[in-house]
Amino acid sequence: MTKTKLIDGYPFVKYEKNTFNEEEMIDRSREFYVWMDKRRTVRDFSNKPVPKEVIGNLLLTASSAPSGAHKQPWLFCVVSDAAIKKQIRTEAEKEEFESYNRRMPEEWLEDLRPLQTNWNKEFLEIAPHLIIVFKKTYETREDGTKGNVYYANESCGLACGFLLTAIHHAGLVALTHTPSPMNFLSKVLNRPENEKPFLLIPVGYPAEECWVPDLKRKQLSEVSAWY
Ligand code: IYR
Repeated sequence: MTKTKLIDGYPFVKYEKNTFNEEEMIDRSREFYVWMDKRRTVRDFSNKPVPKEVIGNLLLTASSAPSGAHKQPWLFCVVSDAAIKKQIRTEAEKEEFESYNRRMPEEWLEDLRPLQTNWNKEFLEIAPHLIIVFKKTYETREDGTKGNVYYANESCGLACGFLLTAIHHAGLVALTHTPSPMNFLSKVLNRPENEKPFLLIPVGYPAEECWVPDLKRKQLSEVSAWY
């Protein structure tokens, strides 16, 4: 059993330290970077099923992210039902058609051209699972009263980062999709007023033939300043 000690009446457990030496740390950090650098946002999915147990593990990893006052102000909806996926695709395409044809300014469209995105969101029906991340703006306690959450945007962003890392680690692919506006997701999934759609993440295997833009990432010197 883990030993706890009370600090000011609150239980604490001993942090389990890692014991990597510097050489191991250099190797591990390098290897992890090389592995993570292979992660790509993918739009061509296979319809090959992914066990729900895997998705459950991915969500547990996501939910291990740090959050303001440890409120974990997130909810992950997993949509695997073909009829609901179709409904989400229809609604998303309605908004995206408007965005691409009328709402997005020319500079934005120009910036997206190298990615070759468009309003067609076929992947919403092809990917075996859609994970829709909802951000809680407050929590509802068992007795129906409201409780505060803190830094909900930062917290949900971190959870999504953990989720994408876990998806890649499992050998699967994902797309961070933000149909805009995405309030239709609250309606389709019948979510309560305190949950706001944050990110829609189709998850699955890549299609047999899967092409991704030939992107270059910024150099360390461009993304860091050392003092
Ligand atoms: N939400 C749209 C447009 C879009 C916007 C950005 I910024 C991207 O990096 C990619 C796409 C869509 O999903 O197509």
